[in-house]
Amino acid sequence: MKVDVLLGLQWGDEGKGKVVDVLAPRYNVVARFQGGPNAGHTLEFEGRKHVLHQIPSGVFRDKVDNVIGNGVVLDPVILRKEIEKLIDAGVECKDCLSISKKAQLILPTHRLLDAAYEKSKGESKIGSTLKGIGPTYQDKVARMGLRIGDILSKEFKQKYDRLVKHHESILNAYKFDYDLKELEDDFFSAIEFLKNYRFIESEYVINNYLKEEKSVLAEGAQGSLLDIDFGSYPFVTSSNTMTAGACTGLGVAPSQIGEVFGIFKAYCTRVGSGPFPTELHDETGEKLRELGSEFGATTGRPRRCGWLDLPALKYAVMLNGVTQLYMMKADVLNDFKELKVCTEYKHEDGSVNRELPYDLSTNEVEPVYKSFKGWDCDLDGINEFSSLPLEMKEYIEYIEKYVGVPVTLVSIGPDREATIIKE
Ligand code: 2SA
Ligand code: MG
Repeated sequence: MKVDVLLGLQWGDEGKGKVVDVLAPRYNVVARFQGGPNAGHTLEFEGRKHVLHQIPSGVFRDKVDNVIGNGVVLDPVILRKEIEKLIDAGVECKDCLSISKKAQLILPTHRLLDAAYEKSKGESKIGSTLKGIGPTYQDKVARMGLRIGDILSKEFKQKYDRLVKHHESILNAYKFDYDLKELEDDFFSAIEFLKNYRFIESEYVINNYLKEEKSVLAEGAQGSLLDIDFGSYPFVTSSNTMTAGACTGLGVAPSQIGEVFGIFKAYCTRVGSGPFPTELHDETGEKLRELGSEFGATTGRPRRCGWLDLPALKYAVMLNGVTQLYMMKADVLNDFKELKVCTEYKHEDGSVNRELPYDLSTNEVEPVYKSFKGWDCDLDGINEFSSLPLEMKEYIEYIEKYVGVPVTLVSIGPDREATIIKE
């Protein structure tokens, strides 16, 4: 068996949560491999909406084992809240959730540092979710971080105090005001709560699953254009959001990767700062935000909206080795007479091509658009590919030809059921 990977090809919020939930019944295991509580994966079914941040999106399906991998940065306070919310919704995950001992622990001071760094950047802030993601990965790479497995050790408090002392010296240097007491109370109480959950050596567990012919789906968070290496640096998140990240974030060899499902919205959104070539600052952008309910699932921030960017999509497909494309939120475009997609970039020196420049934030590109006739109709009741409106089929065919990968799933509404799979 191989690990299939599902990831976002844009700036996050492509609809990964919904797709994992739809695909989960086909898998024995769903695993998160990077990111942490900065993610907001929204799932809707039976008239209810659920947002997951750190728990894998397989949690609502029976018989699916949900693994939080070593590549994740985990906030115990937020995890506890998520678990409690699930219990309120009638979902008990004690037996279907396991956490890698090697996942890094987000401390309250990581969150404070995130805020202090952002404040110090002023206008050029990243627009971070302020969940402590960057500082936690920083400590991991600096070989100073604490890992989930450490909470089981007798020296945990000692290790914690040492790291917090270091963090406080930075916060003081930044003249950042804070009150740690309450945050620490919540933190240590959440740590005790979590001790009732299952901590594992996830690399052995996942590889053993594969040997036992169990199927594993790796669930990405954020999107390829937020990748620490290939995203629009420095306006990125601090992890590898790509297929390669699934290998290091779970401990599976590249040769063990099977299908790579690349998720994209039929248009584009971005939340936080940073370049966004096809962003619309006009009524059309407003209309997309309105119809698509484009507000951050974690922070509630309005998302910036624009047309589909094909050079960027092709770049993400190349980096991830995408084998199937899933087009999300197609229904948001139902009410448009005309649709546009960016097919090329015009660079500052006048040249036109399909390549992302070294630094999108300093080398502004002008999108060259191709127009399409909108399908301009409701999609209610459609449940097979062949019944999709002709205009949508043309839109899809163009995308497939451009990036060289077939679109095998189209989402036409937030509900689990509003999903058309090309069999
Ligand atoms: P961070 O917090 O250090 O990872 O922020 C760095 C940049 O990455 C962006 N980022 C995201 N972009 C889209 N969606 C994300 N998840 C939430 C959601 C976001 C929300 O699902 O809606 O609720 O606002 C996510 N997480 C990080 C972030 O905006 C920064 O640009
Ligand atoms: Mg999201």
